[in-house]
Amino acid sequence: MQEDLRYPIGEYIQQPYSENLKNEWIADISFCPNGVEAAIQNLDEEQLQTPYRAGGWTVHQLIHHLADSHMNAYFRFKAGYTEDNPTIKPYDENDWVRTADVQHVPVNISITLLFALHSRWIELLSSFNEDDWNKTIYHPEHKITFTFWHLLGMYAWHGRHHTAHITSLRTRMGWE
Ligand code: NI
Repeated sequence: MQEDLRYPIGEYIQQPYSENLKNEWIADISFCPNGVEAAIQNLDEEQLQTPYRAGGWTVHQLIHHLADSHMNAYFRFKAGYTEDNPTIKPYDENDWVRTADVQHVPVNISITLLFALHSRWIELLSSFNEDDWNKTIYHPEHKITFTFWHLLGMYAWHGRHHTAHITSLRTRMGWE
């Protein structure tokens, strides 16, 4: 069976709340910027402009996408914490990876952004008590109410998912 290059670590699977899993997921989000930085170490511009699979985003786009996505994630948690089940703002991630900033800004800018953003984000997430993980946001496109617990697991997965796109590409291409 051919491996699905789109899901190198599998799809996100929902899990019931546990303290251990919470700590693990917060640690995943905390480590994400380091993981991304390590994943692209020593890659040259041509390698950064390589799609991780045929028809997929380039390494360069994947990194800017992580910054775009996690900025939105931060806003979603922040809004969900300070408001009652707020309706969040969906965006088209395929449109977002094609804007001028993504095209022209070097990836290290988004990695620096991720380090700063995740420091703020982790501080916020770490302050939540067990009840807070039941707080919700409403996604108007999917018409689904998501709990913070769901979002935490999803974004922990999301960082590892895209980092694995890069590391699995490196392995397949034999890039040292
Ligand atoms: Ni993504």
